[in-house]
Amino acid sequence: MTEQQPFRSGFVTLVGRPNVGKSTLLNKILGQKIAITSNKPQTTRNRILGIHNVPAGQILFMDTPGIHKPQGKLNRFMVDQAIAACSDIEVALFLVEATSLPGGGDEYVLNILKRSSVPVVLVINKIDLVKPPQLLRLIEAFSQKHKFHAVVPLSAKTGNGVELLLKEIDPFLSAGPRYFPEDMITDLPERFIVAEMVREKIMRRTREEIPYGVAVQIETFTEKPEKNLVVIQAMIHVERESHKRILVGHRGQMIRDLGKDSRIEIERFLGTRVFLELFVRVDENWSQSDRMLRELGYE
Ligand SMILES: Nc1nc2c(ncn2[C@@H]2O[C@H](COP(=O)(O)OP(=O)(O)OP(=O)(O)O)[C@@H](O)[C@H]2O)c(=O)[nH]1
Ligand SMILES: [Mg+2]
Repeated sequence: MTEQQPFRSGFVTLVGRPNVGKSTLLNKILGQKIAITSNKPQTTRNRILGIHNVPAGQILFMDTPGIHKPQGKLNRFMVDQAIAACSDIEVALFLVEATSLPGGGDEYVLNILKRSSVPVVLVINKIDLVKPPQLLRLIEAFSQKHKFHAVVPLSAKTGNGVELLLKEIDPFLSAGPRYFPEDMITDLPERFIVAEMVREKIMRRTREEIPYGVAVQIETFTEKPEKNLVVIQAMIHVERESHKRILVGHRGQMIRDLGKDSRIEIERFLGTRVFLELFVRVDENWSQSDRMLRELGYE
C-alpha cells in the first residue's frame, strides 16, 4: 500500500485597489464565473468565496472589494469587508496592474497588509498590456516597497501565469480539513450571484454616478423542474427618479436589453431556462440608510 498524503487546505485573499482585476483572476482560477467584473472601479461590494479543489487538497480564495478611501456608508462596508479578509489567512495575493507604477492607492493597501503581518505574494496583473522592459521596471519599483514572498506576473484575462501562481500558493497549504464538498464552487447562495449578474449588466451599460447607486434584490426565485425553468423577479433599487428613467430607457428599451443580457448569463450559470422580470424602484439615498443597507445585505 502506498502512504497517503494528508489532505491540505488554506485560505488565500485577493486584495488590491479597485479595478486591478481581482474578480477576473478569481473566475479564471475557478474556471467558472462567480464574481462580477467591469471596467469601472468598485464593482465588487462583498467578500466572494471561491472553492478551488486541487489534487493535494482545497484552496479557499476570497475575492474582496477594491480598497479605497471610503466616502459614505456603502463604501465603508466594502472596505471593511476587504480589510477583514486580510487576517486569519495563509497568504495574501496583493494585486497590482502592470500598466501603472506603484501609487498612493497601492501603498494604502500594502500598509494594511503590513499591519496584518501575513505573507504577501505580489501579483502583477494585465501583463498582456505591457512590454517586458516595462514589467521589469515595475517589479523593481514594487520590490523596494516590501519583502514579498514571491512576485508573479500574469494575465487574468488570458490565463498566462496563473498556473505559476498556484505553484507559489501550494507551500502555504497545510494539513487541514476539506472545508466544503468537492462539487461546491462558492458558499454564496444562487440568489446572490443572480442578483450580482443583473448588477453587472447595469454597471457595464451605465455611466457616471448611476452604477454606484444601484442595488439589486431578488424578490422571487421559483424553480419549475418539470419545465426545466426558473422564474425570477428582481428589483433594481436606484437613488433618483432620473436614474430610473435612464434604466428604463426610451419605450423600455434599456430595461429590455438589461433583462436579455442578464437572462443569458443566468441561464448559463443555473443550467436551466430562465424567465426573468426586472423592476426599478426609487429609494432616495438608500446607500446612506442603515435600514436599507441591512435589507440589501450590505451590513
Ligand atoms: N487587458 C487585461 N484586462 C484585464 C485583466 N484582468 C482584468 N482586466 C480588466 O480589468 C477590469 C477590472 O477587472 P475586475 O476583475 O472587475 O477588477 P477588480 O479588481 O475586481 O475591481 P473591483 O471589484 O472594482 O475592485 C475589467 O475591465 C477586466 O476585464 C488582464 O489580465 N488583462
Ligand atoms: Mg472585483
